[in-house]
Amino acid sequence: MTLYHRPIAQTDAARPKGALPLAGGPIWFDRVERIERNGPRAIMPAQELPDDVTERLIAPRADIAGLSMARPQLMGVLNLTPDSFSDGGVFNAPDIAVERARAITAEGASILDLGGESTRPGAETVPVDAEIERTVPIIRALRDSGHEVPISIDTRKAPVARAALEAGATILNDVSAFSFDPDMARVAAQTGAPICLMHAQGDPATMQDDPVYDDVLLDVYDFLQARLERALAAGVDRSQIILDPGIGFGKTVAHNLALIRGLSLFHGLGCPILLGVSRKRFIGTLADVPEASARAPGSVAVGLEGLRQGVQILRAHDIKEHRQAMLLWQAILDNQQ
Ligand code: HH2
Repeated sequence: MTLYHRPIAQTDAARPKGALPLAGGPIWFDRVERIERNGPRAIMPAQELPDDVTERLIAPRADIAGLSMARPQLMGVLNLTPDSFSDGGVFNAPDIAVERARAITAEGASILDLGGESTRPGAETVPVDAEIERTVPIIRALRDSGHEVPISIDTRKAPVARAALEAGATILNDVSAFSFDPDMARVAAQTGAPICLMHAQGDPATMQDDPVYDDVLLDVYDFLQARLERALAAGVDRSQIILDPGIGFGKTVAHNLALIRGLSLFHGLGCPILLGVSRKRFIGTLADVPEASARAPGSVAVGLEGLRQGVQILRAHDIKEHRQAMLLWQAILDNQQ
């Protein structure tokens, strides 16, 4: 029987003696929820955890692309797709895209996530050449003009990943976690580039049809653990792996909420966690906001819940709004120390 241990994340200034630091950061825990599949959940003192579990939960995470994982980082989205739901691909012309990328970093994003294939529900696959044509010139233009922000390439395809890295991208963001193109593992291992492995159930074209899980939190945990092990077996360094529960990718509103409530479980895998909730459909559904671009307040609210549970990278579209919220949240947390 597999046991899962979810640290109960705390940010309160009244921190008991012996409380443990979550992923080496300022968030602490002294109790964990012990979870069994189809069994009862129980709360236990953190001191009773097996040593190897404690070690993975508390170890500071290594820097990613020179960015500290002891403080949350903001990843700004630049979609280069004509059909992207969130900005409608209005940033397609290279100079406009470069200008927009600069604005995103000036507003406070410390990573730029750039994608040439929409993975929104119902989206069709884009051929490799087209995806390279959409992304590589923008990466090159940014680098040629001296723009130094870490660029993450949001692609499921190894040839796109290679071309983007050659052009100056820094991080790989594979929303299929090797399911679409197993060669992605080799690209990460050979180049040493950090890679984000995200959970998705099914393909974007069909993933929202009828997603079913036994226990969504535990199923996603097991999936990420298996993909993490696959990456390690391919020679990827553990310190360069980021994990993401994949909010909205083959998930109902209830699935998304269960994952967000249980986010801190994923620290047990010993890697930084990336959370992408910005402008997603469940926010529109729950807050009755049909227009994706009007979902910043809900996105910020859910993003802050992610930070409270120790998420290290927050992926967002409305950078100014997220930046302001994160600065204030951080100031309150820091002043407690
Ligand atoms: N969400 C989207 C795309 N890429 N990558 C990670 N790691 N995590 C996510 O949650 C994630 C992601 C979907 O959002 P968006 O980019 O705004 O839409 P589109 O699919 O149109 O590019």
